[in-house]
Amino acid sequence: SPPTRFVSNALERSFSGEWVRIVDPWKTDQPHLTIEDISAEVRGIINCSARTLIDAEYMKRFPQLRLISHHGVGYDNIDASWAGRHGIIVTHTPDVLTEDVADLAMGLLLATVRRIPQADRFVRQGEWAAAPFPLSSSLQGRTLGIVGLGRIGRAIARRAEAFGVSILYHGRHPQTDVRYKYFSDLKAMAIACDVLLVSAPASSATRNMIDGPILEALGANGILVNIARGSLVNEVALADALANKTILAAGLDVFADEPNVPDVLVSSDNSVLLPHIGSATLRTRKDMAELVVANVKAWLSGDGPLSPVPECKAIFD
Ligand code: 8YV
Repeated sequence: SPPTRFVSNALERSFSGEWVRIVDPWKTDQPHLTIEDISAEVRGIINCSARTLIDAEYMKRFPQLRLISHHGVGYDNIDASWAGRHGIIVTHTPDVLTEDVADLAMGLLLATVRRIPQADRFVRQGEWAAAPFPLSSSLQGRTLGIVGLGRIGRAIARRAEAFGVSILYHGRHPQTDVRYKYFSDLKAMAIACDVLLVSAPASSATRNMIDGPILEALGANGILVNIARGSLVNEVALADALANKTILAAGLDVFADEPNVPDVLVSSDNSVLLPHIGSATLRTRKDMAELVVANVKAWLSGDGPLSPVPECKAIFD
């Protein structure tokens, strides 16, 4: 797994000479190490996968566990509330990835509206000589509804302003320091906009929030872009909406069961599908890895971690 190896290398450089034993199940010189072999002595876990489920059962296997340094801003795979209640600090990597993720969101939005990947395939398949590429929809004149105006949602809104689109947002609370119109009701916003951009954290409250009725409200000219987590969108309803053309198109960087993408989405012509690459640049992945390490180092030195998740802040306040 190249991303794990990268982080592992960064860790080895960062910790060389210090009192830290790095246990990496991917390393060839530790091939027979199992969790049972090390569980009694583990005090910290560095988690580099958004797909590893770290629930109460997982954490209970490590009686000395005090820190989980997670590589990623989203930590829906970790039961942070349970951790916080049991004295385990969870840290994540906010801010360092915001701008690259927002850039990718705009790229995905433009690719979806203007059908850029389809046009690329058209040239490569030699179809241009026979006929011009069909006219696409336009970003101009559209209204963007952002679901979740957090750090990343705001960075997307700043970019969208430069493109001249109107901006609305939906979230748990209105925000006093923005000029965009707030909708407490997601369906009302879906009716009022024609691009729905999902940038909210995954939780039990947001699971499947983009369902059939929301897509219907978005309408036949509507575009869905998801750069958050697949669990926020009901994929069956989305596939139906794309097949029946009750929405125009979808741009997806995330899926409910990664890396498995439903065949109905793979075979649809009105979707742009990416392999969860929002933060996947060398620059940002290096910054994320360094923040993962910095959190461990700060915790080891007794200063408290740098970027704990809200559920765990009380542990050292
Ligand atoms: C990473 C992400 O791909 O930060 C997140 O929440 O989804 C991505 O940046 C993922 O966390 C891998 O570590």
